[in-house]
Amino acid sequence: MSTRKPSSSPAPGSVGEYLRAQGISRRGFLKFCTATASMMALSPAFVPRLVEALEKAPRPSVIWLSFQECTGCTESLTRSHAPTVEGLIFDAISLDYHHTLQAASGEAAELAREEAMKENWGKYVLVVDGSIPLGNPGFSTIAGISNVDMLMDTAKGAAAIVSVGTCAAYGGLPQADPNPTGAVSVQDLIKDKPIINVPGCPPIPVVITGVLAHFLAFGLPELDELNRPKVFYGQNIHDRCYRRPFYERGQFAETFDDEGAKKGWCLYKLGCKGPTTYNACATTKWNQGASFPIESGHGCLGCSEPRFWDGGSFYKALSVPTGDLGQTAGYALAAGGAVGIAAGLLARQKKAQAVKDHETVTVNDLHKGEHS
Ligand code: FSX
Repeated sequence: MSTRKPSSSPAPGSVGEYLRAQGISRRGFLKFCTATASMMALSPAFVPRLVEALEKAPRPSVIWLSFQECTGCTESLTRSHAPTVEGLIFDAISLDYHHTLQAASGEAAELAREEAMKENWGKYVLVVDGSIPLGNPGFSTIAGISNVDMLMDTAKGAAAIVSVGTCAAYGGLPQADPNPTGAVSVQDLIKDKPIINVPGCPPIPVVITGVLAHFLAFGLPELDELNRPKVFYGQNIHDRCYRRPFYERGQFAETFDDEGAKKGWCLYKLGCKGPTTYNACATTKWNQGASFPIESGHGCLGCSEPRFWDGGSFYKALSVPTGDLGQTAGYALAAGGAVGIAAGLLARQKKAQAVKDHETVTVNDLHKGEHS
């Protein structure tokens, strides 16, 4: 355990000071840090480090751009209950510009963006939701500026970019065949900045804010091969699913209203994409941890994976023999695609390494927490 006690006075201008000024008590702040650490799957020994880091972290300037999307990502974040971990951390950032949430519009809004960029050059976090149309940049413009021009201009002075939602991370629904607008993702365009992908259609709100909290406290999180933070996307739904015992016993619902469905059996044969989907739904859940789609009787659609809209029918079973899934920690394979044994083995090895990496990071972090 750490012997270092967190300081009782947060640094001026810090996240900690801001939260105190908002009436968040010391006890409330510690509770918030404990909940955040638990959300990041960190041990309680990590909490003092988080408290100290957040008390010192300067409130970052955040510029949030929304392009081709359905506003589900912002809805996800703002529809959370209050006061919450996500509400607290959302308040603790200095959200200088957000197309959907800000009161200003037109030229005044653009002036706010330019000022925030100038004042915080090199330090602000750029959050993007939605994909960017290249086929005809005029398809989507804000104050007469095309999405691609606004993204490239705003990215120049950003410390890091967080792509919120599957549209910003991979192209998402707008990019689905036949991709009429020529939609691309943020990482297709920006190559010289750190990019954190927070996919999901929409993403889990506490995951959005958890990524921001991690960035504030410790900097960039460790990312997987799709630039997703391993702390939230390190395990697949199948491996954490509470219906897994039914899978292991070969008990599958065949229709949505048969006896198996009523008994809560595995939804694999009804098209659940849990085995190929990496996200925190099965552990973090939604709506204050109330439930998640599989718990409500519907299979996972795989919304945090690239091209999930085009990856095969939502209601068609994965073309992976059920026996092959039993002992795997999940496949990194395309939903609905033909899968060979060699590909399965390779994916298994890859996943095993990813899990190992994640454990190493956590253990190392705790180690630092104990001795720094
Ligand atoms: Fe896409 Fe988000 Fe799905 Fe919608 O901003 S990830 S369509 S929930 O709104 O971008």
